[in-house]
Amino acid sequence: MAESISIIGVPMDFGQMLRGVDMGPAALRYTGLIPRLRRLGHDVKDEGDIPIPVRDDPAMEGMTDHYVKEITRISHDVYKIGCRVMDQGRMPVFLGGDHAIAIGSVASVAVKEPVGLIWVDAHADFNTPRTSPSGNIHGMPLAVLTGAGYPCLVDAGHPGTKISLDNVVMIGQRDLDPGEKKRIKSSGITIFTMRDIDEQGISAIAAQIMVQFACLKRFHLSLDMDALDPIEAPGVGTPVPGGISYREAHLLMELFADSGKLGSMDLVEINPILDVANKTSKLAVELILSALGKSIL
Ligand code: 5AB
Ligand code: MN
Ligand code: MN
Ligand code: MN
Repeated sequence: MAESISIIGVPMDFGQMLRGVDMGPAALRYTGLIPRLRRLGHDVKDEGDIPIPVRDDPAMEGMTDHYVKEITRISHDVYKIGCRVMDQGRMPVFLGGDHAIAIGSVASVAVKEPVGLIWVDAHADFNTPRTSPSGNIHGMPLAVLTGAGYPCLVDAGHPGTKISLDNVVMIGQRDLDPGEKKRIKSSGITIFTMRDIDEQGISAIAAQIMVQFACLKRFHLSLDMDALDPIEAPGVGTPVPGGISYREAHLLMELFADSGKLGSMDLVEINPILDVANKTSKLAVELILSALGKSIL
């Protein structure tokens, strides 16, 4: 189905220590995301990039504390533009940037009605400042969205929890921190780790998710490119071996497209500096196209 899509660039790199992920939106545009979506028949508007301070800027000096303040402010900006796009009846596609951008993006798409959230990632991003081994905020957005962690982040956009644990599904995990594991187990959140994918296959898992989301009108996909195997997606800051294959990822996107319920998405964590011949951005664009209706036949 032809959609009205708004592309929102969020070149934010404050959620982790490596520079380069701020070039993600540029790499995705360079790879032809917008004309290729138009060729699929979609009406695509490029909303440009949200202004983000540059980390090398002397004004940023002394900003330690994992940039919590900066990320709070940016999350609010992401939220505002996401809400505007949603109000216009358009489908927002957020280009990161690191995964902390999801704090604002998911908040904005879940304002008017409950939505499902599918977190495709090698990691769970379910750390709080207490359980995080690194302190990096990109390892915390799913915890924040479900109401745990820095209060200023939990309250970004509008105060309080943004999404109920029952409406969240994680896929692709293979690297969890000890305290994070405990939080996952005690939360009862639905998780399909790499082992589950190995054992059950992607299509059976997608079918289970659609059953879980049967009462929801739409869902948001938050796709961290490190969910894929680093052989396919080398341009990420925190690669983990043993990931989702090229075809598994495409099949998942194709099944999401078939569901007719994909309402919005994030594509995050591409670091073009670490990439090999733009491989990760090329794959990311292909995955977005598959999620938005490109089919083999
Ligand atoms: B990503 C780690 N769990 O919290 C942490 O890429 C990694 O957004 C987080 O999924 C990776 O620092 C965050 C060790
Ligand atoms: Mn992530
Ligand atoms: Mn990750
Ligand atoms: Mn990462």
